[in-house]
Amino acid sequence: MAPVPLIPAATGGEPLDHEAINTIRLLAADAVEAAKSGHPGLPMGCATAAYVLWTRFLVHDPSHPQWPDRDRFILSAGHGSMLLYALLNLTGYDLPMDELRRFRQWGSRTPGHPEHSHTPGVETTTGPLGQGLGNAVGMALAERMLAARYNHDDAGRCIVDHRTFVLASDGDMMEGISHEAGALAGHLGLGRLIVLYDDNRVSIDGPTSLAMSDDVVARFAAYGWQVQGLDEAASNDLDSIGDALTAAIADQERPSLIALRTRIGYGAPTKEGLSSAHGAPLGAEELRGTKRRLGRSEDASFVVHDEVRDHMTAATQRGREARVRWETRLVAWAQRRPELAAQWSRTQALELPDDLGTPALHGAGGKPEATRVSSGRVLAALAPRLPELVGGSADLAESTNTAIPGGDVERGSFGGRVLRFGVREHAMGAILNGIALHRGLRPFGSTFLIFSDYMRPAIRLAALMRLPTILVFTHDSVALGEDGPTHQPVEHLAALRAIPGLAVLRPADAAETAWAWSVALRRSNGPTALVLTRQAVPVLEVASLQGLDEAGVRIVRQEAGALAAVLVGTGSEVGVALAAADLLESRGVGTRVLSMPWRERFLAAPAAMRTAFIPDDAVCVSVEAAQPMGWEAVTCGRDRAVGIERFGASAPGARVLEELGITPHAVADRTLEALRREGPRTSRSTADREPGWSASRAARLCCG
Ligand SMILES: Cc1ncc(C[n+]2csc(CCOP(=O)(O)OP(=O)(O)O)c2C)c(N)n1
Ligand SMILES: [Mg+2]
Repeated sequence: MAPVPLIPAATGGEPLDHEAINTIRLLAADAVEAAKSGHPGLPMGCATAAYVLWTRFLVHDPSHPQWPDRDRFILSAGHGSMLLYALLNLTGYDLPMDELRRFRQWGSRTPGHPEHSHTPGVETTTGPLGQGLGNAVGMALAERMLAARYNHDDAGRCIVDHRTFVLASDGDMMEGISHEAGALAGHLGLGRLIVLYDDNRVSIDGPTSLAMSDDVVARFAAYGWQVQGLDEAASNDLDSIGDALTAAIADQERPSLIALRTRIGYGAPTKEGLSSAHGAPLGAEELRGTKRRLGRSEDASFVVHDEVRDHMTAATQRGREARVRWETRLVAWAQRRPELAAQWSRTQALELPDDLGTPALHGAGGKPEATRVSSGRVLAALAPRLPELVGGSADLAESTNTAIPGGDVERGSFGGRVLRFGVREHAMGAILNGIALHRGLRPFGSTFLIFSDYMRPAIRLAALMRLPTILVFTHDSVALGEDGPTHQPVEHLAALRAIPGLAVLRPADAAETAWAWSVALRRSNGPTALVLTRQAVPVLEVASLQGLDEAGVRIVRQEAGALAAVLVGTGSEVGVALAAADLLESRGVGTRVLSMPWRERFLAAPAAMRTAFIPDDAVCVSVEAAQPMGWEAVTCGRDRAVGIERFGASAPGARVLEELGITPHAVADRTLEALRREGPRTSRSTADREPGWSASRAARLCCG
């Protein structure tokens, strides 16, 4: 075989630097080869830039991966996970070589895409392109907001003082969220946000020119970013990359983008620069050729020379020292500012103040009130007691009733509490996640329920990462009326409830809205969606909230006489169920009414608890102005769920509800029909329903 010429090493730096860079490349290629799947191309192409960032700039301490004032590094192009795992391993995080050998295997700490809380040093879960960029904007924003709150050191030293670095790919930049998040970061002047853009001009289908001719650098310049474009030689030159990072760091007023003309699969003899290097093992022969070109033995795998490891570990010394100095500063600061320090500790630990309580809210003078208005009152009561609560809306603050006192967060002035996301729902979702990941603040965001679709990818990741974000979704049904079917949610409740770990709460009145907020705030391990009405709903005349915490349900009307039917409503349809109960009782049907603001909690409750609310021998009918999918698990029969299986229409809300059959008569008729069909029901045991009992299992149990 003809000798393969060595590929030019990166320029600048020492031989040991180049050895370390090639080590990163080959660890990635070896791990992908061993897993028989994965993405070698990005790690091989970006190794030089990542190496410079991690060894010369990033302030982090592998022995304290959670140190609050560490720099954040976000691999937005999550498919390049092996780049991150190689860096974590080489710099001394708790990610031993065995884990790299087990890349993408069951139970390993090296999943296909980086997962937060799973691998030490992974700051966020990435993979869906663009999300990481959005998260990073949230983190950089949180850093500035916390700096404004806590950097009151009489000695002029800072408690919050770090940067957020991102590595983003062509795919990240093609996604719309990069526009939303980039524009907002530029608007706010997030000077500590620095994005390395892997401008390799290749994606899965081939050259990006197939589908992309926008000038990313010019685009970010137009957002108000500092931009630098490095040519191919500079993108593989340690000093040029270092200079670009130095210039980016020096600009405190603008976020920075450094576009690097890299070559995907750098070093691979036939695949370098091609999309074939993107997402598949190089193959045995290509990998051997790569090792030869990089001047390595072609038979050895997962090779890390001691000098490389020592060198990479030594590069973290700066971070260790910074962490120790920070801890000393924190102690001194805490002595001078005990109240602020107590707030810092409490909020870092995601704890609520001991005396928070739940604001006892009742309807304003017993008058009907929209739950979005009730929510606004709860927020107003909570905000002064929870300084960490920050948030806003995607240009709908007045409609979602989410304005809180404390002023806007603005460019150069980050001490406020109100976030103006603009009409950018998707970025809002990812930014909320970034703020929550950063720690120290409790973020909420709001929009109309219909536009939850525009944030769904970010909500899904919040749930996957168990982030305690709070989503306020108002205008929650066709009852919003005249705006018509484009604005009337139908399938959204079902779609949100289908996300594992997302608490979807649809309170029925002011008291339940206050409860729902308290649930959202008490949840430290997952996001909560508060689903609220535009229109006024009556005040439920029940004082007790008993059942809500444990089972997501409460009785709002007891049956008169023997129980025959249980009607279950959520939100505005609890009123419909109550009116239907009047009709049924007038015909001698003993009817109980439940408000079930948290259906998934009910379904996960122990069987005995569930049957205490819905005895087996009663007919159960649900009513919700939404796609009824999933209610069969509660009612034990799909035809007992009164809901909507079509789009709405533009008309006054009451008329739309009537036309679509969300009426007391429809509920009463459905109940009578079920009673007629089934006669008095015999008790069917549900004792074998386990917690975690699923809708499909329920369907089998009840309807099989
Ligand atoms: C939202 C989203 N859409 C699609 C994908 C599937 N996907 C993974 S990487 C990629 C594009 C690869 O191109 P690029 O981002 O330039 O990465 P490179 O090949 O240069 O490493 C796509 C479409 C994804 N991960 N996320
Ligand atoms: Mg690319």
